[in-house]
Amino acid sequence: MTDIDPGGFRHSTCVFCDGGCAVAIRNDEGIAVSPLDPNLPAICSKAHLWRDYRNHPDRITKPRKNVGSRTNPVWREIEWGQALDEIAERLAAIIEKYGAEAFAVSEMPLNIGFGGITRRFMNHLGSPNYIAPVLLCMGNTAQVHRATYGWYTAADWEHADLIVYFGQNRGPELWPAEFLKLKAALARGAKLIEVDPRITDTALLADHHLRINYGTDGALLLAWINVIIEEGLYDREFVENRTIGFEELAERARAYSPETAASLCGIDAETIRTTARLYANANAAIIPWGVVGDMQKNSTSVLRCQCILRALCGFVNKSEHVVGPSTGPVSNTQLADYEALSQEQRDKQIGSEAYPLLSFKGMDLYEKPCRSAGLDHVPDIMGCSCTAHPASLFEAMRTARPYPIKAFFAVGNNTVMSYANQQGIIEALLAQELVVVYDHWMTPTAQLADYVLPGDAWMERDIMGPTFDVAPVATFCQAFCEPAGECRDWYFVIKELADRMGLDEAFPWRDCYELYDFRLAPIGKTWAEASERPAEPCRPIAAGAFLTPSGKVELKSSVLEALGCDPLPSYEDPSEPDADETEYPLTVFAGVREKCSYNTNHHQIPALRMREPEPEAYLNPADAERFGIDEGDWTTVTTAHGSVRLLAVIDERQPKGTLRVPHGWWKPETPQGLGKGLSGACLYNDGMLFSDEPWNLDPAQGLPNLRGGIRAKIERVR
Ligand SMILES: Nc1nc2c(c(=O)[nH]1)N[C@H]1C(S)=C(S)[C@@H](COP(=O)(O)OP(=O)(O)OC[C@H]3O[C@@H](n4cnc5c(=O)[nH]c(N)nc54)[C@H](O)[C@@H]3O)O[C@H]1N2
Ligand SMILES: Nc1nc2c(c(=O)[nH]1)N[C@H]1C(S)=C(S)[C@@H](COP(=O)(O)OP(=O)(O)OC[C@H]3O[C@@H](n4cnc5c(=O)[nH]c(N)nc54)[C@H](O)[C@@H]3O)O[C@H]1N2
Ligand code: SF4
Ligand SMILES: [Mo]
Repeated sequence: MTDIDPGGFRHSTCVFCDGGCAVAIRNDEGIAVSPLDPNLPAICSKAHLWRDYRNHPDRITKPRKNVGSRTNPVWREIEWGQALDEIAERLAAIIEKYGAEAFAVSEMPLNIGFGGITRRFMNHLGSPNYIAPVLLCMGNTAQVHRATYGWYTAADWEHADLIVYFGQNRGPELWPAEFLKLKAALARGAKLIEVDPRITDTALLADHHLRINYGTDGALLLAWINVIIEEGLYDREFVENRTIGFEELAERARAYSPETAASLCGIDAETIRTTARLYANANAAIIPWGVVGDMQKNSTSVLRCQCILRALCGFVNKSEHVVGPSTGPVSNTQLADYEALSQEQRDKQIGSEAYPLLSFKGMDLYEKPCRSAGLDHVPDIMGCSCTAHPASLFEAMRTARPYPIKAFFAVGNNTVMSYANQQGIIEALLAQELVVVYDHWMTPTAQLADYVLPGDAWMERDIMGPTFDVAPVATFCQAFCEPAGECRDWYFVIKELADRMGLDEAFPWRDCYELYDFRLAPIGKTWAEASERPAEPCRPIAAGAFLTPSGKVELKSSVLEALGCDPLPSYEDPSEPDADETEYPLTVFAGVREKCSYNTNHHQIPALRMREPEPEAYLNPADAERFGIDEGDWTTVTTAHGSVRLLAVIDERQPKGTLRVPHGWWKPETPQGLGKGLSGACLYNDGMLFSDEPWNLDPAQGLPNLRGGIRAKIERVR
């Protein structure tokens, strides 16, 4: 732990969710406060309750080994040395028998505070089979931004005069920092368009609330492009000088008149025209990132359309800035050392034939533009580039096709619950010869493991960030306290395994502080010096330039084209094929995040759980009457894929004919083990309801649709 002055502040970044809020504690006080202003709700209750989390009696504070079976686990606490010896030996034996590609990882770098380190370990061992749940989130958006602009764009909230939200609902418990920016913008007179089928608290603040049909955002966006082009509202100078593919785009958009879109989206054509004009005529419009676009059947097209709109109307590098990459400290991508993985092993990456955009094949297409800008190749943008395809990887784990995957690590990720087709992921884990989980709790995933390793938590570690290289800044977080029990940081685990597996030369840093000093050497600093302040700006390379193959904003994407995907956005009906609408009269979506938990975490914290004790389905009063359901009834929600049990909430804000199911529910206090339903994961989690077969995946990136079109029924439990 870094020493600080008595009475001074320790500063950190909360990662209880991906809001990334700045937090600080005064040395002698036990609270986390917002350094912005302690009176503002700029951090949520989860962060305020960090001590309840840190000291929770259920927290795993010593390594555990399963001495029973996968289905009937018996847990024994063991020493770190024994755990690491055995894991290294078993992993080496699997690699020896099946090849390094038989080793796969699902990791959330943000949760563990280290980016690039696991990939470095895998690259040196020879495995390309890494997946990350952030692919279902902003990581998906990042790949599409990169295809269009060459890098990520960030919205300029301070000057925005029009905000376009797709399903974002912000509040004191849901990304409070962005909520404050939204409120400040609205107070300044900025307008808000909210595209959301539900009436949400944020939608109530909007000037235009477009109650779109679930999963049809692509059609609306194409119609906006249609109107903007047909009415000549686009920025001709920017389009002519800074983009490619306008003619082809115009041709494609012609098919999506406002009338056509109206019939798909359920928004009248005149409103589509009015809002398109509002966007095009704004001075500084922004479309901030929101997860709705990442989880649709037409995900890549939805995100492409958003990117295209920013460029068509001249907002790129005006109110939406291309932010990187940057020079400065050694980046996470550099640390990953992708060069160490041979072409032969890259070619084995699972799913890269069917879904190449996310794979090495996709990322290699940016090498030339990076090098011509004087940069090294930057293969990764947000911790999830150059990845295997999740659904295909789980299938390979189950079936050993195209080849066996036999060792699996879940690192700061509750894998069982954080993709589609939970049933298939459980089977995939059962078919493994080695499963290692690095977490805080006996999660449903940990319950299926051979070894569970106790991770430290953000308030217990000194961290050099960010864990994604997306923006030109280095951040420094100071531990508030020592790790609980024998909890250790992830670099410790990787270093110990690397040493045991003959990779000591690739990991010369004895601990995370030596690693940080190595990363900081290019800017002539050490951890001790740099960590005095929370952040250090880095030098963006070619800021504002477009590191695409053409050097321009690609309205028609040469990257997608080279990979055999549609280079232009399109709209495909997200409905489930051959759905029996009599059997399944409703459409279901997963979302509306819980205020008091984050994805699958925090259900164990009493002060949070008492506010959200049960998983809830929301349905319209008309549907409740139709299906004989009363408020507070326990119900079964069933799709063709599976079913979950939820408490009914009758909610007139939920559109008729639709149903909300929550993400991330399990009950840590209930019995463990597969036979007992993995502490409620098999009873409540949204992943039970959604297929990961190709019909339910986005055609370009292969990520699952969790947000629209899937049919369901709801029945009262009698
Ligand atoms: N079915 C379905 N899947 C989804 C989504 C969905 O809506 N439905 N949402 C997607 C989205 S938007 C996102 S962002 C991702 C989120 O994916 P993740 O961030 O991976 O979220 P979880 O799957 O809840 O896993 C988090 C796990 O990390 C552990 N953890 C938290 N902090 C630490 C730490 O400091 N150290 C260690 N070792 N472990 C820690 C928690 O205990 C928890 O078990 O999931 C995606 N997956
Ligand atoms: N307290 C708390 N805060 C969180 C999280 C948490 O778990 N808890 N999770 C964090 C994470 S990882 C993320 S990704 C964000 C997610 O935060 P948001 O982006 O706000 O996502 P949701 O809360 O799932 O919002 C879903 C909204 O989108 C609408 N929606 C659903 N499908 C569609 C569709 O097809 N089109 C449109 N236009 N709208 C649709 C729903 O009606 C709902 O109102 O929140 C973050 N903040
Ligand atoms: S919103 Fe809350 S949980 Fe998320 S980062 Fe901010 S303070 Fe932490
Ligand atoms: Mo997310």
